[in-house]
Amino acid sequence: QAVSLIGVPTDIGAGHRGASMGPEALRVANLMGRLEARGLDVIDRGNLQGPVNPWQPPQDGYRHLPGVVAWNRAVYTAIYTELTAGRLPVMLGGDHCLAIGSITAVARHCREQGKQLRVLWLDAHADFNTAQITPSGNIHGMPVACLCGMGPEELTKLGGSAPATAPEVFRQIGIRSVDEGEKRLVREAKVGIYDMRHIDEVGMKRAMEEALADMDDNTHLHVSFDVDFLDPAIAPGVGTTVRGGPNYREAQLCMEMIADTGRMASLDIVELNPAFDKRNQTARLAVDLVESLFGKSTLMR
Ligand code: DIR
Ligand code: MN
Ligand code: MN
Ligand code: MN
Repeated sequence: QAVSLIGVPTDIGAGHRGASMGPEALRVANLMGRLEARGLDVIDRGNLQGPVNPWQPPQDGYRHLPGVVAWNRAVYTAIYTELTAGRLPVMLGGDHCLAIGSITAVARHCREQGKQLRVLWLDAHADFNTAQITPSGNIHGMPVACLCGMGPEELTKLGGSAPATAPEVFRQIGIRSVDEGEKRLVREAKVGIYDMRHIDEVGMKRAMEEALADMDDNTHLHVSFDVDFLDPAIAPGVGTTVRGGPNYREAQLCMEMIADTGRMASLDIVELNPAFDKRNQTARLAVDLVESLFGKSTLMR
């Protein structure tokens, strides 16, 4: 398996500074070495470039829309190039607005290859806000809505036409913070949400069986891993912690069950914020979990 790491050092869509340091923190935690040790052919493509974060208040419901568009254009092209070359792209964010570019590229690749797309969205948040309902204007709270065609044209039509994809392809795991207007929107759109209440009731095993059901050889599985998915007790290095997330064992099981499908074909690792971390522990945890995503297990390899 050929894997390409693509750093996207920006916090342009976030409400806190520091996710721009995420790619380097993952490199320092030896992401590349750990994947190579799994027998993968890994290339680090280095970092994409884009505008600096101007750190301005929202305009018409969006903070930094032009900058978010510029970064996402670069992401879209880079991810599409890797997929076309038959490589598995791992986007090292950067904040979660960048999933608009990566998943728009993945959706195009799936259309061209006649593949069925499934997106696992591991997050504390539903990221389904729009300019009308956002409490913050931060576009990292809007990528799922944008991918479903709800958002500014510059982002919804990144791949040429909108929508890039549809609510039915998403399975959101670990959700525990949904904003007031966002609640109605995710219900109406029928996004598949496996929230923490559901995980508490049926356990991570059953929740993941449900989220991974109905996939086959023709499924392209994209994993969008917002590090704030994890409980803040184990993962303090994110800008927006929400208590009550998956613990270490639950997170490992989640990743192992994804690996067992053998279908993961692209990955985002986003919202890691070294400014909130201590001794890079959250980056090291993310790397541990990504090893499991790529099939590391206790008794096999
Ligand atoms: C909040 C925070 N829902 C917002 N969102 C995210 O501002 O839209 N934090 N994604 O990571
Ligand atoms: Mn492919
Ligand atoms: Mn997110
Ligand atoms: Mn989040």
